[in-house]
Amino acid sequence: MIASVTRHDWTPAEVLALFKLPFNDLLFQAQSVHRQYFEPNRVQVSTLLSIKTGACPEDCKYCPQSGHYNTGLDKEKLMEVEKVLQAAADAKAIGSTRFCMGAAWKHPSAKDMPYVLKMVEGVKALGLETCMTLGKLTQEQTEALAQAGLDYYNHNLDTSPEFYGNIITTRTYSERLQTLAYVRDAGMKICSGGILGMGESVEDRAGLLIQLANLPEHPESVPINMLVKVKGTPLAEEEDVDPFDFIRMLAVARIMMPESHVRLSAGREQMNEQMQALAFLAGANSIFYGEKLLTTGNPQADKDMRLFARLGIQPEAREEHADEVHQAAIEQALIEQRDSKLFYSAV
Ligand code: SAM
Ligand code: DTB
Ligand code: SF4
Repeated sequence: MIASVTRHDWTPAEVLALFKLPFNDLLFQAQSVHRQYFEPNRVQVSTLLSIKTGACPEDCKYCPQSGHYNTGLDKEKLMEVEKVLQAAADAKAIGSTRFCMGAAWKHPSAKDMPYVLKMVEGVKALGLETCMTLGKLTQEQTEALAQAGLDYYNHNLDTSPEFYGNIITTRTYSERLQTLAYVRDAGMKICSGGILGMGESVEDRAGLLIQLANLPEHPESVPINMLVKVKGTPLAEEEDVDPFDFIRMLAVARIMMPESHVRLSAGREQMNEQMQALAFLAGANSIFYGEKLLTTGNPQADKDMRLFARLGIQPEAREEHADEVHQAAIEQALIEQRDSKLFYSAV
């Protein structure tokens, strides 16, 4: 087996050499690394909820929620805490172990923070891992979130520093890095990754992974999104990414950040099951689970569970305080759901 160590000094030449490996060599290496750090047949499942949708002041060219583009989305206010907690309870009931709440903000306002903190406390009390993605944070806001029990903060770098300005002009790469540093200093786990399919080059893909892997500590979670092309956004007509290139990105991420969960993130609705199976082979070990991402679709939960069953994959238990009772309940719920679906489709 190829021995792997966790490194923070990746160079562009090394990373590009990984991207250029023959596909099977790259996948073999990624799968070998994966098996040194993870149970190979376990995949972490998170559920997303948009707690504040649309009318965002940022101009991210990929995003249906930017107020700069007309995508037909209804603008919404911050969701009520009770409704968020109900959605979290529903996510737990279908077997999710982490609940990620996203807001279309440049940054949270002082007026919204108390509600956001209540959401964290409430979701945590349900026995779920908590994750939020709210945009740029001040150090004080970061500390308040950590205090409330937030486990993960999602803040994507999206692409390389060189390509960033082609996609977003209303904020800078260094501001993103600053928020990540606050999150780390406050003791929370980092979820940070990017998007493929925005017209970036392989150098940009390598550049994003170098930024993430050369942080003082690797993000615990690395979401790799396939652009969801939404009508009205400037990237709606971008060319599709070659599916094998997308798998290569997951494999290189796995090799460079061997201890991180690599998430096969947005775009699964556009992927067939064979491609998703290849993604797991390349070392992806986390997905968004439940029929909606933030504003766009995701495969139905029962479809995912049938795919897991066909591949012999099981959902991963929560990382900390592995709660056996909760895990047993999740597995039972998944089996029941799968069986009832199989029964219905048989008649
Ligand atoms: N507003 C906050 C921010 O940008 O940090 C949080 C929410 S934002 C929607 C979270 C992430 O979703 C973005 O960083 C981006 O990577 C991803 N995203 C948004 N639109 C997407 C799309 N159409 N396809 C794939 N990923 C997308
Ligand atoms: C991430 O990397 N992808 C998620 C989550 N983090 C917040 C968001 C995907 C959004 C896809 C477009 C939408 O549904 O609006
Ligand atoms: Fe706003 Fe986040 Fe969408 Fe950018 S990605 S427009 S910051 S919601």
